[in-house]
Amino acid sequence: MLPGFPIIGNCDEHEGVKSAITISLVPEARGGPFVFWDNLAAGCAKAAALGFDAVEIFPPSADAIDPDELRGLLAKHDLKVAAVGTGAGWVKHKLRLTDPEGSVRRRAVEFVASIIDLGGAFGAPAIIGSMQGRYDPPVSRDAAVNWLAAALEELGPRAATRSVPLLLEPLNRYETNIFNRTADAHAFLSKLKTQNVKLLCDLFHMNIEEADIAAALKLAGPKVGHVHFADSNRHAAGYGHTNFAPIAAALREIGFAGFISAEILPLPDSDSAARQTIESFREFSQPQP
Ligand code: LER
Ligand code: MN
Repeated sequence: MLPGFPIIGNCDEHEGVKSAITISLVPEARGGPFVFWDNLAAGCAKAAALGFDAVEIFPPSADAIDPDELRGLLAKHDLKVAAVGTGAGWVKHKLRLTDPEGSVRRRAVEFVASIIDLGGAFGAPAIIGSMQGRYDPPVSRDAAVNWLAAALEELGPRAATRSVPLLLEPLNRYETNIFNRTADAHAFLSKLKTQNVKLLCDLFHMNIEEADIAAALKLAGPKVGHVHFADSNRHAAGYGHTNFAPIAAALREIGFAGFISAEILPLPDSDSAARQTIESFREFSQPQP
């Protein structure tokens, strides 16, 4: 754990939250909300030097990561993998779990499965964000949601065989029209047969979509599996106007002990964004009065 950073967890009761920072290896995602870019070794070295517990990796595909190289980097820097993103399935390969074409949906499921297997070897869950896709006429919302449910009923158990959950991330309205809000995604996941799919709560998306971020986190409770840590403008925490105190209190109240991962724009530059993130973790480390 980060020194002096039981920001949210109570270390007397459980392990506490762990910090993570994002590394994108996807050129097509350039301009996106990732702190470190292109070089896994350099990203791991910087993450460790700043005191992060883990890295969250966005690979172009599962076979772009050499597991032996990654294992070596993690051991060298005493890091964990917080999660592995599947966004390249959409931005690079144009696959979506709710594509109207059955053959595209099948390839999308296989892409996510390959990331589950990669992450699973490191104890890390895969993230389904943009791979949830969107629906447009003539496809109905019900049809798209049913396709997503079918995919998760297959992929949730696959993740369970790797002893990791799978993460579904509600996104803001400009990125999907399937799941924007925590409560809707929570209700959807609760009805699935598989109970191995948890929520990824991204504070940037929640700032747009939720009336009350803390209340949404409390409603999701034990289904919160991972948090993307960003300010209102998707800069590092402290560079925008989000009030983090009630968010920290809500996460403490639900006993969240997973990863809080900075998925933010690398502004004003990667190193400054990473350093500001760590400082914010520390700033909010004291229980709020
Ligand atoms: C993925 O975690 C996410 O939040 C998307 O907005 C990335 O574009
Ligand atoms: Mn996110």
